[in-house]
Amino acid sequence: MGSVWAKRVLFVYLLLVFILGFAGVVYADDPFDTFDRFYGQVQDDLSNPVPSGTIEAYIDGEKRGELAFQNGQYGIPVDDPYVEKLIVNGSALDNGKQIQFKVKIGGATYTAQTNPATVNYQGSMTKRQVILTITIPNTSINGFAILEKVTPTTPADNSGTQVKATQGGSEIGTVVTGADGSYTATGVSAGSCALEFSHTGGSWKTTTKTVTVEASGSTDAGTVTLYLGDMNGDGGINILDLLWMASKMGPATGDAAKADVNGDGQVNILDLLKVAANIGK
Ligand SMILES: [Ca+2]
Ligand SMILES: [Ca+2]
Repeated sequence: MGSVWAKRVLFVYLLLVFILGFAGVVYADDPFDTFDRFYGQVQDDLSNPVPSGTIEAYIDGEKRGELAFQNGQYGIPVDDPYVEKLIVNGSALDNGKQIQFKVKIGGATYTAQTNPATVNYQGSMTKRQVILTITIPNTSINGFAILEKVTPTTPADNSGTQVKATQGGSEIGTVVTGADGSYTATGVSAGSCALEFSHTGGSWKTTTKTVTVEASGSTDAGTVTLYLGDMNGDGGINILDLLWMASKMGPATGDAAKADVNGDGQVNILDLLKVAANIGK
């Protein structure tokens, strides 16, 4: 048995040597032995920074490099060696050829206009600035985020809830609700979009909703309610929140004010009952 096992190990070992050796040969034949480096801005056609996504660079329709970006810029600060630049690989055969840039946000890919208008491959490794501008179609999500009331009259309105839209792992943007709880999230593209609703300064539970954005126009996301009772801000309403409230029984002063979810100035059994009714919501 032992020798069979040893032969298997030897076989796998030789196989690995062969595969790695072959890969080494392929690597040695890699036609890309030069590169260009880029940094700059990513903006929409109104010059607003694009929050996040991935830049792809192409020569002759072949992808030669890609880089994720944040807050409308890539490779910046330019002199920081720890900040990755957009590397575009090529060879002497590519010198003078135009590089095309695309920007991927979520599931959507946009062809970018560049500044300078034409970017040609040099293989010089010199860092060059290229501003990328993309036109994001006029699609949006609209809906309402309503705050559960502490008293029948407070909060007086539903403003100030942050609505964060994410597609394909990229944050598209965050908008804030108006007094009637309404919001419009722009810059989204057709397909699945995750919305996260959060409201600071109380115990309203952060809530999420996934909507499918239509290819054009505005998609109605309906109404979402943010419930009271997430005292520790962990995204759930459960026994831990009730225990914390129980420890704050008495006058609703200082950080105990948050536990007074019916706004009568005292933390007592009525508040616990109100939050208990929200468990699982
Ligand atoms: Ca909680
Ligand atoms: Ca109370």
